Amino acid sequence: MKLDIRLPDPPAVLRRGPFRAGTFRGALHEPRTAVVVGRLLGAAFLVCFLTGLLSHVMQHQPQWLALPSRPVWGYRVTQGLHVAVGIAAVPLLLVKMWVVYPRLFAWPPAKSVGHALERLSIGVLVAAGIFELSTGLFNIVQWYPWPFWFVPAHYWLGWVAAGAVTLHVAVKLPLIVGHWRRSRAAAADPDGPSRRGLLTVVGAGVGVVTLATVGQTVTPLGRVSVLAPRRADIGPQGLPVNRTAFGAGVLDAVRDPGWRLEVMGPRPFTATREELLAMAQHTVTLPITCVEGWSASADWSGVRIRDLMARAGAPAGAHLRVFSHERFSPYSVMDMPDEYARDSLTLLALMLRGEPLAEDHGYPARIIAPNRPGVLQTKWVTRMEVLT
Ligand SMILES: Nc1nc2c(c(=O)[nH]1)N[C@H]1C(S)=C(S)[C@@H](COP(=O)(O)O)O[C@H]1N2
Ligand SMILES: [Mo]
Repeated sequence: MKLDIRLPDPPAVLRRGPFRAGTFRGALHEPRTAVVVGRLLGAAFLVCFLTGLLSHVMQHQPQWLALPSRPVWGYRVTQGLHVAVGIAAVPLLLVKMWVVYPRLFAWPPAKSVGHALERLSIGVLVAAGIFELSTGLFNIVQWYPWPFWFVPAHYWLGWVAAGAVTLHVAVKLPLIVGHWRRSRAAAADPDGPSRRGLLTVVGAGVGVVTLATVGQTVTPLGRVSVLAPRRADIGPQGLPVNRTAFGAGVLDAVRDPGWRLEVMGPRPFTATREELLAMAQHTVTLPITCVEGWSASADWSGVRIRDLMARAGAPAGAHLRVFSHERFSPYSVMDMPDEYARDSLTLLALMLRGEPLAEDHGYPARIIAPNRPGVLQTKWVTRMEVLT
């Protein structure tokens, strides 16, 4: 539907200074540039969306869904990608917005109802994109300067961003197709700045932010990654810690010599740390992968969860609920479905790298399981319940 109203001439402010016609020279603001940068940004958003969905499902696993406990490094790779690609998308988004910003001043602002809605949807897209990247960045430095929960907000705005991207691509499809291939037509102003120059700068920007942070999960690059919030080898026993025993308010409990693990089930029992150490011990090499993007691998030793469950009389297919000494935290209770509980690599770990677990790593006992988000690797375990 055409809007049948006569629009006045653009306000004087849009005809002055940087906004006057002919300001934007060279190839930097051409549709082809928007398409080239947009393709990269679109691919980055797609990777973030898919790995984000996966991460959400792995953290909030629905009862009806069984997830594989292998490969043991699966979550380490997908979540490392999620965070690394999200960081790389920051310069891409900034440049993309800069390439297309002259269109903000297009006159008339809306040519039709459809055009007005399309511009509105771009507003939603930009807002959701900025929201996702900035909340993600704040989360990896564990700073939460907002009054909402990070996880649901980041998750639901991810859907909004995905919807807005899909709509945007659909609306712009003719333009995208038309500029997908390099054209031989000369730039608007051959003496102006070149697209190649811009893309080189974009590539360098992406390279720098990636190298500066990716060492938090690609451990050999730890030294190069000066901006990484975590280094895989810094922390007690050479492993990072998110929440210390002091921070979690569990110091007294973990130092209590009367500590016992309680296991509820058809044949409930309790065990001291010495009794647990007297059971069959196994050593596994598994990574801790924090959802924030850092990860580090280590040797853990302790008792297999499935041995503890068998001792408690758990029937086949039972799953486990694990309780931490830490109260009033999202990590106080963790559910472990059968596919992880019966895995021979899933341990109630008592030792780390051949030494008793440090208090900050979950002493007297913690969970370590293959291919699971760090948030589910419960520390300071005090009680387990077999559920059927
Ligand atoms: N009880 C409890 N367990 C917890 C946490 C916590 O805060 N409290 N943090 C979790 C998170 S977010 C991660 S990434 C890992 C970190 O393990 P680490 O401190 O041993 O490196 O522990 C998990 N287990
Ligand atoms: Mo974490």
